[in-house]
Amino acid sequence: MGRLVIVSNRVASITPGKASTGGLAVGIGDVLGKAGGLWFGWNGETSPQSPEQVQVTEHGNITLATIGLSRKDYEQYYLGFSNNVLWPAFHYRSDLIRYQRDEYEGYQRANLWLAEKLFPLLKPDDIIWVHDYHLIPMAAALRAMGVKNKIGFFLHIPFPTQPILTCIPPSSELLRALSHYDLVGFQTPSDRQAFVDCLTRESGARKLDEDNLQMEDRVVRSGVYPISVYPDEIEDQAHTAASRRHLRRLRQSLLDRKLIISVDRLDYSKGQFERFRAFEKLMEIQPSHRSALSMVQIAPLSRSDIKTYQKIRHDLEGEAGRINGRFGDIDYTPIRYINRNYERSTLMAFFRGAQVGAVTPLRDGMNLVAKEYVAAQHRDDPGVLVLSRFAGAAAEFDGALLVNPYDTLGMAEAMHRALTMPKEERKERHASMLQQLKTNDLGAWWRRFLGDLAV
Ligand code: ADQ
Repeated sequence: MGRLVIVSNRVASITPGKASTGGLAVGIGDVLGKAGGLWFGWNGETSPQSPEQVQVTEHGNITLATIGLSRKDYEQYYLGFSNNVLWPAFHYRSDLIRYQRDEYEGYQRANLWLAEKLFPLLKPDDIIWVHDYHLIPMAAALRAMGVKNKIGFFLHIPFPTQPILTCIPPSSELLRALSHYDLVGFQTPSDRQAFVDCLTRESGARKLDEDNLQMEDRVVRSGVYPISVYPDEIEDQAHTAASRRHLRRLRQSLLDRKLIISVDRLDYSKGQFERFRAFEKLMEIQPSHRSALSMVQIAPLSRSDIKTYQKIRHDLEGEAGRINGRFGDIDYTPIRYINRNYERSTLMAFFRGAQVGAVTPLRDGMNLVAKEYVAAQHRDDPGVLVLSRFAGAAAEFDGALLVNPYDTLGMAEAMHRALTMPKEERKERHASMLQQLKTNDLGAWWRRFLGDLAV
């Protein structure tokens, strides 16, 4: 196989042990760590004009090639079309779409410009793997420059059904752009199905068989590749001396109280607000939990330049304060709401210390936290995963307590059931999920994708 070239909006730091709070960065870090190759993308900096120079640095068998963005591209391509149109639409929040044509033009312009910067770095037998919604037009841009290499695309977030996708004014152009990839990968069967339906109904593609569509002169292949974790690695991380220290500190602070843990970037798609409401409802309907239960919500800030993110932050701070005011005491804080990042091993130790993992997004491509929580549990006394039916992980985990995050009472009841579940049932549910993680780990995700792309 030729060299692997990964293209993503943002190239993360690959310094060992450095916390990275994006699922995509965790996944790509692993592929490159094991397979080696080139990682191309934005370095996270902006400047008044587009910089000319790509910065190339070598780290063992990994080459990082990064470039800054002009302020205008950052605003139009990144904040504008990617995060104010694609992100809300693909998470089924058409009410939050803020479309402006010049921002879409900026999105196309930035993709073209990034393709031009990548082009001189490419070799004829490279396998190119483009990641996520920021870069949908990348293959078409490279093809227009004469690139003949295999180019695959993986969408980390959900793919919406036709009525939602078509709320995006240039939806047919996006579908056409996706048809320039040799392989388009999705997290779940329903995401892939939505893509196939959109391409056939909106763009006149013809279904050849289960995996292939004919679109004009191109054959578009699609597949389902659920991203995952390495369960054994996570168990080890939850177990180190430092992790045990963090766990002790957490337990001491809890004073024998039970714990519900949630970890997700601060984002309206993650359902944090609805989760706080469900926790409050639990306190109302089961007074025995008052003073006997805490919730830790770790929510690192993200996309703080976008108004809807400033609003959700404001709303959550208000909600946490209100609920703590209502049920707290001089020596008891019901919701511990934290915006900082943690080392991976610390986070895994926290997961191990919590009787319940509440992963209740309103919509999520996969959600690696759900998988990490399961992997970090003690085999003989595991906690219970309360999981939104709208997270991609729900398609794989039959051992979780599935909830609808729009149902506050239903979520509160599921939390109560999780907190009072007999050990035998907990062990049975946990074992089935762990088995699933072992069968489909992170290595299986990228090996299967790259194997299919190479054919
Ligand atoms: P994200 O929306 O970022 O990813 P997720 O899959 O949960 O969501 O990944 C987040 C990662 O960051 C996890 O590995 C988590 O442990 C880590 N993390 C979160 N908070 C942290 C903190 N405070 N400190 C340290 N680490 C933290 C997108 C999609 C998902 C999809 C992934 C991967 O939205 O649906 O699962 O990509 O494809």
